[in-house]
Amino acid sequence: MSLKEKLKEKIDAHRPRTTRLLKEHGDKVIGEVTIKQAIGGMRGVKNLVTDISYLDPFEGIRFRGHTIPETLAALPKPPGKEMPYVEGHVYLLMTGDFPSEEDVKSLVEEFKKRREVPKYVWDVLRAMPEDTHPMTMFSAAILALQRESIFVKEYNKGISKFDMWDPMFEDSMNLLAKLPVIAAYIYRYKYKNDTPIDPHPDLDFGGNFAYMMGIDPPYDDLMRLYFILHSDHESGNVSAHTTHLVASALSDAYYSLSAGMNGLAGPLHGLANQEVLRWIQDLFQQLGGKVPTKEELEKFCWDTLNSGQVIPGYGHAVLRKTDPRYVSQREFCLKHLPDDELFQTVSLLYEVVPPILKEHGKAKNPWPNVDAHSGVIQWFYGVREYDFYTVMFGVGRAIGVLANITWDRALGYPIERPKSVTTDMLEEAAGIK
Ligand code: HAX
Repeated sequence: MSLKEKLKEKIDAHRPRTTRLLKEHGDKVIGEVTIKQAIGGMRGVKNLVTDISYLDPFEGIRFRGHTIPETLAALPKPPGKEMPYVEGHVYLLMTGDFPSEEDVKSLVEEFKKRREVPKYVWDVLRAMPEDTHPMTMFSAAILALQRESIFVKEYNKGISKFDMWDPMFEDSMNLLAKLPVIAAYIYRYKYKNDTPIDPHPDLDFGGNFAYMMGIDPPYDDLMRLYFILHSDHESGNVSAHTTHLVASALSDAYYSLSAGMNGLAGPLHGLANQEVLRWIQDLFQQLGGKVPTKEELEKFCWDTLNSGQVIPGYGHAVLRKTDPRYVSQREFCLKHLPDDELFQTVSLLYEVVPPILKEHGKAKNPWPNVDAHSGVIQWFYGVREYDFYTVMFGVGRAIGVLANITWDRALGYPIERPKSVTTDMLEEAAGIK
């Protein structure tokens, strides 16, 4: 019997034990955590501390205590633009304070100084097979940059625990400045016949990203909004938690962020934005390119559920209402692309999916999350290569998680090491062994 066959046998034998524990004893308390929480992905276990953002199940995300509309209203904007400087949001998440115009301007200049990407990173990307997923390229580029780590150099010299936040911050800022350049390079290299566009000397984070993608305004404003909305979602989501976990071993920002991005690349997390578009495109294809009616959409949703798949872009582990990040993107669409067919389909899905998920009776939250909306706007502005969408999510997410690990070092958070138990122990605790 091969190892794989042996393993399968073991798994098949073990599964009913887990199912029984969950079904019959899921609420049994073990220490301060239930069996359901221990087996079921630690839902609701309060064991992480962060001040960068907080997610209320009904109100949605607050960045440093501020809702999305409050944040967008209070951050300084580039002259004549609709959306704030991303750099200002970096300042807010790092410090907890809104920046002045002057603070933002100096940060914009600082990012420009830090954004040059060493040539060996492009060589790494170019050595990869053509069909490599852009998230793999993005993560590999971040990891390749690890040799630049200032934290490692300082650590090797011998640095006090209390000073470690400083090189962590330096690495985080260097990374943040380079990420839009790396992301746009991957896009132009992979999908636009290898025609990367150099950064523009006069443009800010969001404006420069749009410029390097080769897309005209108001795409720059969309991307300012997009990066801010995707920046942080407190600490328990996979990308934030992974980044924090890896950093807790005193791994530097490059190792930590690359690991976090690998988590973001999962279809239940950040990759859901690509899945939404793929799913809608499948539907359009089935209907010969025609915009679906409500009845056709309903049938398509049920077909998806009945085949054992999830409806991408709906549901959430914490949220119990429509994601305010969905609402902000919807408002952008209502202003800039109200007549777009894809947007109208996404709007129709908003009517159709929640009652179906309620009737289906499994998902605790039948409402849309951020990923239900982001793809449709990218598609409208010409970014139709939907496997690239999660890379843009990653650029945004880096803002929050890098602020978080800088603070981890600042507050001297220890290495993370929760305790595991065995299935035998759970059965004993449940009184069935
Ligand atoms: N469609 C169908 N079934 C769903 C569902 C959906 N959209 N959302 C949840 N469910 C199901 C779960 O699969 C689970 O089924 P089982 O009991 O058979 O395992 C059940 O409902 C209970 O799940 P839950 O407690 O409501 O949700 P979880 O906390 O376990 O999972 C997820 C949260 C976001 C992963 C889930 O809602 C999902 O898979 N959604 C679709 C994928 C998606 O949109 N992901 C992006 C989420 C936002 C994000 O992180 N972005 O990065």
